[in-house]
Amino acid sequence: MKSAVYRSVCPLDCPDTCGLHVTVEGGERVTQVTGDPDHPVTKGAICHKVRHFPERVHHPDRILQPLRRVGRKGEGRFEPISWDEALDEILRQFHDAIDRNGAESILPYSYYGNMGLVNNGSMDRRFFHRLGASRLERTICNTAGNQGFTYTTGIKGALDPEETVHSRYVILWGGDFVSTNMHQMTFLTEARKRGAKIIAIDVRKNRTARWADEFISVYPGTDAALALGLMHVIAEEGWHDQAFIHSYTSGWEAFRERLQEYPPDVVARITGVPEAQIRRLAREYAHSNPTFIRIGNGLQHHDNGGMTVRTIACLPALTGAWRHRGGGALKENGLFTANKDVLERPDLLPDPHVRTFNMIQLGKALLEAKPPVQVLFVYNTNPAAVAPDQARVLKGLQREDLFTVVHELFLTDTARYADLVLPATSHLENMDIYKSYWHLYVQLARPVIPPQGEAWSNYRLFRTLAERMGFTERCFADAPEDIVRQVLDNPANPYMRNLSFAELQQQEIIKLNLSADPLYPNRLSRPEGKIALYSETMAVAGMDPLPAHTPLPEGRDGTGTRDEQFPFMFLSPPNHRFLNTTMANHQFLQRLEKRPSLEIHPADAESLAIANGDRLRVYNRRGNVILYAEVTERVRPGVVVSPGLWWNQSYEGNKGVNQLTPDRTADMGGGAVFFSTSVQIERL
Ligand SMILES: Nc1nc2c(c(=O)[nH]1)N[C@H]1C(S)=C(S)[C@@H](COP(=O)(O)OP(=O)(O)OC[C@H]3O[C@@H](n4cnc5c(=O)[nH]c(N)nc54)[C@H](O)[C@@H]3O)O[C@H]1N2
Ligand SMILES: Nc1nc2c(c(=O)[nH]1)N[C@H]1C(S)=C(S)[C@@H](COP(=O)(O)OP(=O)(O)OC[C@H]3O[C@@H](n4cnc5c(=O)[nH]c(N)nc54)[C@H](O)[C@@H]3O)O[C@H]1N2
Ligand code: SF4
Ligand SMILES: [Mo]
Repeated sequence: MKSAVYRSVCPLDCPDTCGLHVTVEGGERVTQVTGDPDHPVTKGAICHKVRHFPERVHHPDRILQPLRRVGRKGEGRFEPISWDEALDEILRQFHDAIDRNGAESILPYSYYGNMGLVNNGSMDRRFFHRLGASRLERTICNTAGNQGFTYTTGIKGALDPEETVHSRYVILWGGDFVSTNMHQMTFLTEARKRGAKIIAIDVRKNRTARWADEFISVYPGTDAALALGLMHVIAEEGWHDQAFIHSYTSGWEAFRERLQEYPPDVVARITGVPEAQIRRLAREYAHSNPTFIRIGNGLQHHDNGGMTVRTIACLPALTGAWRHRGGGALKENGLFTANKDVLERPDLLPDPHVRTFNMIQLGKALLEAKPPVQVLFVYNTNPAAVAPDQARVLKGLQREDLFTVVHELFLTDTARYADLVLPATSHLENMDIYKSYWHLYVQLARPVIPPQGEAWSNYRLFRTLAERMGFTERCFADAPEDIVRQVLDNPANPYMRNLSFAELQQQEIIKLNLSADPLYPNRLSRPEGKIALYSETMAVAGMDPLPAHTPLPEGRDGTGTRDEQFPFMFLSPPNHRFLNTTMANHQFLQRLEKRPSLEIHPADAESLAIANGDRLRVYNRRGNVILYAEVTERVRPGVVVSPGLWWNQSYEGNKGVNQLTPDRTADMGGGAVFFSTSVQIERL
């Protein structure tokens, strides 16, 4: 059979947004996915997960036609129906909901299972805005930390990650980048060859910490205290960069006073990091050049996550690290900004004050909202497994008077609760445009195989629904190419002026142009034009304008536990071979990840009479989950870790780790607090 190789882009919610080479046989069958050797960041290397994409695309379990529920909700029994029948039913349900309780009784629920802007963040948003549906705050991932970072730096991205090869001292703080941002590690491997020292700060000796030159173990939720302790030492010793602070920051005097509250002995007690280590780290950081801090998503999944990131982001301002190529800190890059008014058309909302739900409180939304949510429309996400307070989410999804539509490639935990399941294309079947939230390249991808079975892209689904609803605004007739053009067209953003559709069609990949102002201090865009050591914006919003450490309401740190009944802190970070719950249904990858486990320190295991491989019940007031013990010194006493996210179906009793996690919101951005969870453990 004739085979051809096409260029594509990885659509997954991963900072690397790799360029792909896709081999297709006979115009129909994807047989291989590899990294694009010419992509300046990917350089031919992609992760193990996505090399298994051919199996995902042609998986025997893929949903290839619309399905209607015939069993109980959650049971997973369906019968095939036609698209026409499915669309008729959706329209009937929409009209019934609108007649009874208004359009706000319809709730769209989506996240970034597919990062393409044609299929996520344009036609879908326009449709639900025009419909007048309830709005969704998409907070499950990064909003707390991004808000915190922005309070300090004024912009969401400050540094080109390719520059980090120049860094000489690197702190990988609260992320597992070997698994979650592999090309950052490629740049740091180069930096290390040139002499860089690499530190990892985490609650667990993860893959990244094992790779680093030094691992610093902290109690969960105490990183702001550690950063304040480091800055205390730097200021006390006079190692700060007075000239940089004077030119580029605001509030130094008040900030300095705040630092007085965090001497190393106090910080050592809170964080569990010995005082001598704090002092040495401060000295090394202040005397190295350039220094780079890569801030992970893990440390901001806490009640104090926003302030933690805001506080860490002050460190490079104290030492003036921002002056140098490869110096500074990076949470995410938001330098590419699409014009959302054009893409999403919020102006189409009949009532701009329509109610909004925070996505991390889905259980509450489904069980308590008045008027009730009558139609739930899920796409690009798997909330039955990934959303916190899972018992309540599942209870909500079970409501007999709720009509749930799920657009998916697989019968996920969420799809099993649907009244209607609609088949979705994979990204290899669509045209789309991808930006990265880490590197600075924008990429175009064209379909490389036809839609499988009767699968529809998100774009086609929402365009068709708009047509059936009789929406006549011109934006509903936009072709994917039109949307790509609109994505590129944002003259307000100076770094995007070199982007055009014609160019992108030819090049398929273009880098944002920072050449006019490569260094962040020259690009300071906040009204005062300063890095906010003291934040006037936060003061106005009624928040503490200065960095601070606030103990978690639930859990433990070096000062003790908040709840004797649930003395262990429980963390459920992503694992190496799944991407959230995507790919977690591949047997080959499942075998490598073995089974849902609980890492526990030997001392804790001994006190609970737990041996390796024991079956454990892990529980708190919200729920319980069955996990298998892995006794290891990778975690410290008092902290246990269950790498995930498996499908609920992979845990005994269909109960996943989010049975245990709270749906509280973080201190900023309405963010999720998955890791501020405390539990008790029992051997079964
Ligand atoms: N292989 C793989 N890659 C992924 C994903 C995946 O599921 N699998 N998910 C993607 C997504 S959506 C995201 S958001 C990113 C996330 O990727 P990262 O930015 O790496 O963030 P997490 O993996 O959530 O970080 C988890 C780490 O944070 C640590 N941690 C937890 N609490 C604390 C704390 O209080 N202090 C400190 N210092 N450390 C803490 C955990 O021990 C763990 O090692 O990765 C993306 N890439
Ligand atoms: N306990 C715990 N919970 C967590 C986390 C954690 O670390 N611990 N991490 C959190 C984080 S950071 C995140 S970002 C969330 C992620 O949670 P989700 O956004 O729900 O990510 P996935 O679980 O990968 O689910 C994405 C789904 O979208 C589907 N999909 C892919 N492409 C398309 C498409 O084109 N159309 C349609 N209709 N569907 C498509 C996929 O098949 C997949 O089932 O999970 C959060 N939940
Ligand atoms: S998941 Fe991340 S590392 Fe893997 S191919 Fe996609 S973008 Fe690259
Ligand atoms: Mo995420």
